Amino acid sequence: MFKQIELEYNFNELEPYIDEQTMQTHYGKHHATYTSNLNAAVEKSPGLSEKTIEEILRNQDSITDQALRMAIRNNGGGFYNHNLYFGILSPDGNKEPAGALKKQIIETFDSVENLKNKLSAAAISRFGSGWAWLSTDNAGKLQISSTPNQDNPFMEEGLLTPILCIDVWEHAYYLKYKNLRADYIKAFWEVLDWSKVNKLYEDAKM
Ligand code: MN3
Repeated sequence: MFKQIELEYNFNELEPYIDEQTMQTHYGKHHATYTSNLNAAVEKSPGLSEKTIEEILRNQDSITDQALRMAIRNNGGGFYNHNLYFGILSPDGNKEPAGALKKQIIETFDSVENLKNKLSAAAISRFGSGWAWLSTDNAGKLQISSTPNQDNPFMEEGLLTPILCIDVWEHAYYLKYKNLRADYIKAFWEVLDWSKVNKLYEDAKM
């Protein structure tokens, strides 16, 4: 049984950047539905129940039933992506990356500010619903990407592991920001906890 991440903050604590009503609906309805749909799909696929979500998403081709494969892709992605997203947010997190991650960011993007600008641009320019990502490969090299729908870097080439994500589905911001996706992305950085991203980077390195 896959379970939603337990939040370390209350729905209203990311105010004014992310509003309480959006959190309630986003975590309590959207994410909950992806999770229960994923569990229902896994129940129909005996081989999958022992696997981690990462293993499942990296090896979707082994699911021969097309409808089931699509259900796993959409709901498994929705489950995983939101666990990552809600897990890196915090009302009082670290405002800057540190250690090996910071060093790698500067090596790759020249500055933290430049990384944020590039990742924001990827999020703003994603047409329709999707996500923007910062991922690492096995060697610790960083990569920015964006994906449609609930796809994620596990489904891309190169054995990437995502360490930071921005949800740009309208349900992530429309109640407060309406059509102003760029304003939501600006606000996102205010509640991103870089210590969580640091930890994901350390854990992903092999
Ligand atoms: Mn969402």
